[in-house]
Amino acid sequence: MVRRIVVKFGGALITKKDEQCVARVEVIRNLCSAIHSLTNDGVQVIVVHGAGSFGHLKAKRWRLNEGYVAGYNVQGDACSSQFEAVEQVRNDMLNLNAIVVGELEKFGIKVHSHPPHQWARNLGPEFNGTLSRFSSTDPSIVHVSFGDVVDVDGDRRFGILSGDDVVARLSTELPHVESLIFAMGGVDGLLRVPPHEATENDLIEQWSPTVDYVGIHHTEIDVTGGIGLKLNRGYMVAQTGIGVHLVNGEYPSRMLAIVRKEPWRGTSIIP
Ligand code: IP8
Repeated sequence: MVRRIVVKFGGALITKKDEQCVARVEVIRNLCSAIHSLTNDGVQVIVVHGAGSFGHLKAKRWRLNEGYVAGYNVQGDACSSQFEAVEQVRNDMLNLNAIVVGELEKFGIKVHSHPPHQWARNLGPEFNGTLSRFSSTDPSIVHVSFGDVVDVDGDRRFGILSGDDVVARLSTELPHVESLIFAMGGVDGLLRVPPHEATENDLIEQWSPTVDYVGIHHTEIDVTGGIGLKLNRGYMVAQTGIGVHLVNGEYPSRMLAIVRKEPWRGTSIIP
């Protein structure tokens, strides 16, 4: 029997969010160690990672989320046009991807990496691009993809495809996916109050759209949708019968516990 899970490593978890292009390598290593344990259990894992400071800062500065803006320029920046910024962000994302892939490979895992700008176009959960490249079910292979700058039809020309959209399509279109896990940074799951005020009891263990939550979205640095986008896409996936869970990625054992059907701390999205 094939067992398959999709895991999203949040950008705020695996990078230092406000220092451009700095990865949290130890956090990535610990996550990869858990992925290795899952592959040893015979589970086929697909990893999608966010961008954090390797993507959002420059994309925001160059308004890449808005697509092509005629005549737009940023004085005193290292690049001189939006098109150059697109190339630089794609390269920065490839660098972050190489760190994630490298850490997985250190555990002896065979990794197939799929940079979206090479196979995907257009935005949102119905972006175009065939998922056949993710179809092998061999647990010894881990497929990896990420949020990226992709080409967009028409005058817009390019835009930001969030890893949250990538995981939504992978989870709902590939067969055998039993759960989608969002590994987040700095929080145990979804909270009723802001993280700095939260106590043990403020974790929402089961969320559906009628449940109020407090989510901090750094719109000044984040060009995709923050926690709201995650919940929206997570809910879409949960409605198809797949388990969708949010956990603190600094404790990767919680991810293992979900898959092994042991007790864990975090939030489940309920359809
Ligand atoms: O962090 C964003 O992906 P996300 C991708 O998964 C870029 O939303 C390049 C900012």
